[in-house]
Amino acid sequence: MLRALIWDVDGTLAETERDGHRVAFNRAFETMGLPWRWDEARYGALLAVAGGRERLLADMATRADAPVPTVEREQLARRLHALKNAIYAELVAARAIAMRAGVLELMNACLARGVLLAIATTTSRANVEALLRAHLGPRWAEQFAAVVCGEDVARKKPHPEVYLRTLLHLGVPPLAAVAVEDSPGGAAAARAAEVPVIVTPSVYFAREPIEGAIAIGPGFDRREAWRPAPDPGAGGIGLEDVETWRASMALVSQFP
Ligand code: XBP
Ligand code: MG
Repeated sequence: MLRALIWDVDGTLAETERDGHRVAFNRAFETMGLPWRWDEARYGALLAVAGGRERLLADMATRADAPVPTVEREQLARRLHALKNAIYAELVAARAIAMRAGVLELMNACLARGVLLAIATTTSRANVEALLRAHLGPRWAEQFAAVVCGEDVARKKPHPEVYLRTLLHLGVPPLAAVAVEDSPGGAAAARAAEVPVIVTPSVYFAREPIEGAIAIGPGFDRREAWRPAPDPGAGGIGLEDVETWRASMALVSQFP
């Protein structure tokens, strides 16, 4: 029986990367008087690096105008990252970023049926807090049995640590849980922890190969274009569909 649904945050709950983090990084560059700007394509390429601070360092490594001494570079990355997160929190507090369609409905179905909810993310805790407070209210944390974030792990996704810690908090074996992810790296992290994973690719990963999911589809608000196809019916993807996919464990990839 399904005991827990474990959610990734960025790209899975909302399109936070393109419309949130990227925008906030650019405002942070501007505020600090830096000429750097990340357009959608550049940011998409940088998403191969998990973690905002790590992403900044990866970008600086390609720039002639970034500080050369490692200590200075790391200081700058830390300052930019803190500023970016403050700007991001303001953006999401203003509800500038919508939750992906069908996410809240599936979460509510879990709560109604006693299936535990958890968060397993590479993003900073403050970002999770800001997004979920904006959409679920100030008591959002009471709905989640475990919330494991970037600060809680030594190695970020695609390393499985965040999932292993989440399972430990939940006290649930991997095969009694299902993860929800939007990216190849996130799906790989769940799989490496032996947690079956459903993938709803976000805009940046719509064309990326994703392997080994138990189901891949465009979003939880619809039943069309999912693989494996859910039973015919009306409305979005429900807990019964998740349970059917988990029980059958057919592994699909992004492209047939
Ligand atoms: C996504 C990430 C994060 C965010 C930025 O994590 O890799 O780094 O891009 O957040 P996930 P920070 O999809 O696992 O939620 O700047 O706080 O790292
Ligand atoms: Mg993600």
